[in-house]
Amino acid sequence: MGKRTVGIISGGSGSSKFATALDNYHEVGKHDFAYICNVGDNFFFHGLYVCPDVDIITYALAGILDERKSWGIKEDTWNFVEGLAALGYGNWFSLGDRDLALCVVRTELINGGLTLSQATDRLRKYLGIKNKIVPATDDSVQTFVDTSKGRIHLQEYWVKMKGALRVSSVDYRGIKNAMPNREVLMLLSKDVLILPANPITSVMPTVSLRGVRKKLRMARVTAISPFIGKSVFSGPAAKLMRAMHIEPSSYGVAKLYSDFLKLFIVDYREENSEIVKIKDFGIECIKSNIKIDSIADKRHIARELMNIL
Ligand code: FO1
Repeated sequence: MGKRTVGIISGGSGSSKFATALDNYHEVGKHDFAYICNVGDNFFFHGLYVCPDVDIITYALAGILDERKSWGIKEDTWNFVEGLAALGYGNWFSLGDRDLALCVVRTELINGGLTLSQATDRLRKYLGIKNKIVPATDDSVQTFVDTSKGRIHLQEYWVKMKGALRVSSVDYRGIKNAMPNREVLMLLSKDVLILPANPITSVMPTVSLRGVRKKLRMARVTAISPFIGKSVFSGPAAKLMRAMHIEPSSYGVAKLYSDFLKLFIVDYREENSEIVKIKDFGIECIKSNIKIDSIADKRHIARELMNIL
């Protein structure tokens, strides 16, 4: 039997540990993985195209992610941002020096005529990564949030303002005219895995692209919850879900994905009453240990996912 390619919809920080778990501990020869990455949090920083979720997955798969912060490159240095600060320039976004180098190369490749996905593929190969990393779209989709201080980009809301503002709604600017990459639609034909990620800022910008939902409804879609009870793995998921009138819990995520999700993996600490409510959507729901703190946890979840896929 030939190898099957699993299309993996991923965000950034919350997804990275699962990406390395799969990459390091899958059964060799059985599956290929292709990571479909969120582009909604991409933005320009001092003229450089920064793609945080694409980069977090890239660094995780290259084994160079700073796992403590869950973004950036481990043991990076900070001369660039310190230099900006010395010149009186805003340094609210801590782009490390080696991280900066990757953003410079990507920006130059794109200015030279490559699409974002071609540039990402080039960078993946430079870093010796075997599995594909596919930005969800090459078109511009940017997540903006309506806050008590007006409409601002997600990075500004989350990093500059530290997520402190009240949010009333979320807008994926450009989504109506954006096309998913052709490879994305192909990767969503059979086995699809959605890694734990902020459903509002990391998953929905991909799911809302033209034709994606329809593909997902026909595919075997498994998702891992980004929640354990009421607490989320990382980022502003709970606050943004509340702003969108979605309950910030595994149940709320299942409801949001209910038209295409077939199997939901939630944490073993989740209340049985939550599982019952999720199953009421017609979604199969199983418990596992989804809090990854050690290599043993990574091995365990990789084995579990291999059995399912
Ligand atoms: N997150 C922060 O909270 N503070 C930072 O200074 C920061 C810098 C940064 C640099 C490069 C990169 O790829 C990611 C970075 N992140 C930072 C993480 C990132 O902004 C968020 O985790 C996601 O975009 C949220 O979706």
